[in-house]
Amino acid sequence: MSEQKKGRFLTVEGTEGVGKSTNIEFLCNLLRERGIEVVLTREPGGTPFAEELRELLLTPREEQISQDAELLLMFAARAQHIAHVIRPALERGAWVISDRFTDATFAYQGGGRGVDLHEIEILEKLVQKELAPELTLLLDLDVEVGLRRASARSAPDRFEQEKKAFFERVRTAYLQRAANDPQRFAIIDASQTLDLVQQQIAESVTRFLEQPV
Ligand code: Z5A
Repeated sequence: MSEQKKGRFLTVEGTEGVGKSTNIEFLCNLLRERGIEVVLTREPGGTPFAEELRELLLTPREEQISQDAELLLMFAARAQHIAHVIRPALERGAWVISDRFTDATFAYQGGGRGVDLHEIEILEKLVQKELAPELTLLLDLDVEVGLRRASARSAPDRFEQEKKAFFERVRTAYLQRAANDPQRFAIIDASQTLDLVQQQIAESVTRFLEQPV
């Protein structure tokens, strides 16, 4: 019987301006150099429909968006993303690298907005079934430094308009999740120079590749 090819699912997370976009390309190239087929994607988004939901979620507007509406739209986009991008790629043996996934919901909607974590867990189970990332690189950085980096780059979206205290709660929630699941998470010190950040990423990925599947 021929051996079943197995795709792997990796995610990159962190608060604003930690350098996810900057470093995710580096990560993809690292894997492609090893002959791995990589699908680079992001959340919210990743398919045309989910990208439309992203636009709805990120555009600043006068109308207050309820916490439940925001939470459900995040999972609606995720359901579409999983069905049309993530599962098909994993099934053909490709590696999927997602710029944010459900840890972001626990951090932003849970930590930041104060949504009950149990409600998020229920939606996680409903939408993902058994699907979960195997390695999550958490780029960790002082919130103020990240916000400075992000604001130098573009006008603030609906989330970036939040106050510093919101992002402090988001960062704490991420670090808590990493502490609860040290096998899956690698915490990357994103305050260092780009070279040193990428060195940490390379080390984490090498360790991951050396683990038995
Ligand atoms: N969200 C949510 O609430 N719930 C969910 O479930 C999900 C998402 C999935 C969109 O995410 C928003 O959706 C997000 C959370 C929410 N909140 N916001 N806003 P996003 O990932 O698209 O947006 P983002 O977090 O704002 O990402 P970003 O602004 O693109 O940041 P980044 O990718 O981490 O940073 P970057 O663009 O790579 O770097 C920022 C700048 O810093 C740039 O000029 C770099 O050149 C510079 N940089 C990067 N690394 C370094 C180092 N090491 N030294 C110095 N300068 C550096």
